[in-house]
Amino acid sequence: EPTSSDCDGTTYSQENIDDAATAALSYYASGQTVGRDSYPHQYKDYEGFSFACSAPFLEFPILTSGVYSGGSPGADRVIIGSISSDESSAEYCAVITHDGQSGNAFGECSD
Ligand code: GMP
Repeated sequence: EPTSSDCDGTTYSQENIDDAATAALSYYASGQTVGRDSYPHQYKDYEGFSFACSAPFLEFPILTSGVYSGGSPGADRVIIGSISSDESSAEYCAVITHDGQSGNAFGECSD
């Protein structure tokens, strides 16, 4: 994973990325979700990105401080994939954003 990611002017640190990815996997493994849109949820990759990780993908809101626990999810998400069969590990795929996109589309944030 990158040391930081820039989503249309919002910079996420490696710690922010780790925190969101870790929370996504731990909610998934425990069968729990947070927020009105039930994160983490499956990211179907309608956009057709070429991630260096395998489907199924999960998306989870990423924040510049703390970990998402409900409320507005903002525009930015971490994507994880390559989830191990015992759900104890996964790989970082990308950080994506709704910023600068039309409708509900996502674009990739830069490293
Ligand atoms: O975009 C509309 C809804 O579909 C949102 O709740 C998204 O989180 C969800 N969604 C699931 N997979 C995808 C995907 O691959 N692309 C986009 N844009 N939205 C997705």
